[in-house]
Amino acid sequence: MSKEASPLARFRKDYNAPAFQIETVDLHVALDPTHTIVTNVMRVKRLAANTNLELDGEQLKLVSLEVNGQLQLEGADYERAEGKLILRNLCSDDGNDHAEVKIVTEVNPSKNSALEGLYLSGGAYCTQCEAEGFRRITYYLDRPDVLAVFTTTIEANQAAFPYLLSNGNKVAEGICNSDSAKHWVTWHDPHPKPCYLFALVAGDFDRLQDAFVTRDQRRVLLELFVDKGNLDRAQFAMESLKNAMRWDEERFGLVYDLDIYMIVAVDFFNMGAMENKGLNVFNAKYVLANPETATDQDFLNVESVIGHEYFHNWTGNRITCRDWFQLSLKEGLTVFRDQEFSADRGMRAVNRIQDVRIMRTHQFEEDAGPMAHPIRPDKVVEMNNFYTVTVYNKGAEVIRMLHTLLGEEGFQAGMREYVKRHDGQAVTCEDFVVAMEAANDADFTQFRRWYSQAGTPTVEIEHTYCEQTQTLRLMCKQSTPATPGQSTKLPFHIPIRIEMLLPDENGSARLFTPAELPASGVIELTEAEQSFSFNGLPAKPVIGFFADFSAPVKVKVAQTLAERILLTGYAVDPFLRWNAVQDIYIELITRAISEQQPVALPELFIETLEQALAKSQQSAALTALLFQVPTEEALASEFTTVPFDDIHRAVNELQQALAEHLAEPFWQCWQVHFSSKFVFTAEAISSRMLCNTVLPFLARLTDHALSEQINTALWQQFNATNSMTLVFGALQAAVHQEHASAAEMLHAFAEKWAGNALVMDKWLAVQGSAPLANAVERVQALQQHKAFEWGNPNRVYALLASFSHNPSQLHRKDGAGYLLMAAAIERLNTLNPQVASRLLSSLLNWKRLDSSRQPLLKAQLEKLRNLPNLAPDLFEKIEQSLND
Ligand code: B3K
Ligand code: ZN
Repeated sequence: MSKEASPLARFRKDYNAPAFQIETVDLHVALDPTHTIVTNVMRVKRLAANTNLELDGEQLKLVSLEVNGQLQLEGADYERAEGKLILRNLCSDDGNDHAEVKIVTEVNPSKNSALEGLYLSGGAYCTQCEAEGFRRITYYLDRPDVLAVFTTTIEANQAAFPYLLSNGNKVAEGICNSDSAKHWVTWHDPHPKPCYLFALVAGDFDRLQDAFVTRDQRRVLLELFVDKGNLDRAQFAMESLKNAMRWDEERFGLVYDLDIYMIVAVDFFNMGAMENKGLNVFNAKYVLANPETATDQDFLNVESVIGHEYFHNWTGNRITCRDWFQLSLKEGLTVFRDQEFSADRGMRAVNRIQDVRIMRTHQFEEDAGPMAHPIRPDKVVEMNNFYTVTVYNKGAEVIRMLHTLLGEEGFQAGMREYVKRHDGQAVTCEDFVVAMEAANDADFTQFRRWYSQAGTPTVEIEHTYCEQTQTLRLMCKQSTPATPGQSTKLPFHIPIRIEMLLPDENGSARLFTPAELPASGVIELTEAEQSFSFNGLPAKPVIGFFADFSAPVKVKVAQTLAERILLTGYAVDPFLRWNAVQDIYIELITRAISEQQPVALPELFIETLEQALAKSQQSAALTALLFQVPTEEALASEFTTVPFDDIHRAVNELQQALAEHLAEPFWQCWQVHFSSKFVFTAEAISSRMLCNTVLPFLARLTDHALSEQINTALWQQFNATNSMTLVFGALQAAVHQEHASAAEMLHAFAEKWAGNALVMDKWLAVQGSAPLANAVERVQALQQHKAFEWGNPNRVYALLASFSHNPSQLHRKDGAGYLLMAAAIERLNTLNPQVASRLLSSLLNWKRLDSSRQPLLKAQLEKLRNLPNLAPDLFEKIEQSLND
């Protein structure tokens, strides 16, 4: 792309309030696959004197423009510039600051492969407007701080599109006068909203109906629309919606505000789902689930995404963002809320550990790369690039720290204050923090740095114990590496939740809380270096730091193996117990790499793991998590120059050693926990999780006394067809461990599920993520398979995003992995830039590669940079990466 054509960056500091308000919008949309006509009548109010009305618009064909009933002429009354329609002299002559603007445009939904704006998904029309897609439907002030009341009329052929849906309540419908085969429906949404929350859907669906009675006794109609024939997979989503509605009333005191709540599941969708007011549009993957087709994790994801979009009704829709730099205002908070919802549903500890794994695997990596940004970014070229693990997941961790510092009561008081002050407004992250402060008489001046500084802090802790004085001293140091555009960092306000354990003679330990440690266990690190003293400790304690992962930081603390093992057994907080084992794994792996020695498992550690397996019935899920060794991606963040081959070797050796040392107990565990009877309880989910965790270890034991039995078990699990969790677990174990049964299982699975694209995505993903030497060739070949489709994001993510998180093969020494990804990105650059951009993320950190890989990856990035028509999404990331 030439310099002149480079897309422009926008800066948070340049925010200006809108010069016009749009009070009402009346949309009339006459749907047609290639010539959809959108008539947009806006009542606008001028807020600042002598200003033009500059409307945003992209890929629109302007048919006509009228102001107060007068036809407008290009050149004389309005102009068109890059992405803008500029109306001059609006409300200038008559002293009246109101005007009615009527714009007719034409769009082509069937050509819209970017899936932004109005597009066709399968046979249905649907829209995606966040962040800036509404400008692809009509000319508008496409910014979140312009809130208008929408009335929408949709017109289409009645037989092909019996359902015509939009936001709010249905207020009228009829048959078109001009063509009796067509019908129309009008929707009115009484809540003023930004246009990114607008939605329109038209199609022929199966519909599941239900109702929810709010705590103030209002009856809300619930409707879920799915592709014909899919009703048998919709019930769980409906139950999840009702659970979410109840939970938000009980835990947050927030009640739904319309008479109807609709969810439509579509097959073509760039992300998970979208919280449009009263009409959520969902990727079918987060709606459709039954035990035969969906894994337990799929079910839990449905529950969490249904909850997430529902919770946005207050945190996002009723109170929205002033500008897109504030995205974490709604996303961080809503992720926190959906995490708490899932946790309250029953598996809190398991959920928390999984959330931490996401942070360590993906967010720490983003924070260490060229696209590192604060949770509230300062500079954006393409907004769609900022729907990131940083804005979402680190954003949620920041909200969680506020919760940790204030406690549930204080936090909820802050939430009530936030809603009281800002309901119906478009506000900033700052407004949220101010509300939290006001309700609690707190001072978060320093805490605000979490919003402005990027990068993952490291906290180093040393402790000394004096037997004579029975005193413990903790020395804490924090530091945060430079990130692009931020060379120096100020200290963060870091809550450290601590547990102190006093070991006794028989090897066990008890919790001890010295007087200086608050009952919450939280100490607050605010300086670059700070010490804390505790008295009255009868012996040297073993300390668990950052219980419940109380801050999104890396921790460096020297602990012996024995101390870590004690934490594994006796820490009260399940995260600490799990984390101690993770620390042991990391140490074993990094030591094996630095000493260039095979991974060696200490006897004491094997014993501990053996004991954990023996007690697996207490909590099968937590037992399972102990055996999930850190991902190769998470391990990468331990190194400045990432030794991909060494990491891969060491992880493999560690897994092999675990398999060999623990073969018997693994086998016992599988036998105890395997059941071909399907029930969906926390206990049964946990058992299946444990089966799927031990099975890959067992599948490694090809030359072992148990091999025969293991082979039978693999097939037995693969044939447990009433649970996709078990079937997929067996398939993954066989494929990833190159078990003799792999090819046959892959074949059988594909035969059975050829007609179900969402299930076939699993088949693609298990191959894309296989850490095997032929992964590149396999992924290449699968691009020709009939289950794969470039135009559908789910298919692309299943195969290629899986591959992009398969570090040993992505970073193959000959550069074949880079070539494969770059070719895919090039293809998607014009087809669907958002999807292309997501795939690019794991290719940006070339600086952390060794000297033989660096030029191979850079060459691919440079090749992409020179593409004609390079999408802004890709331009931004590639520039940032190459200029880093
Ligand atoms: N708000 C949407 C994400 C929109 C992404 C735009 N590229 C889903 C969510 O976070 O709930
Ligand atoms: Zn969201």
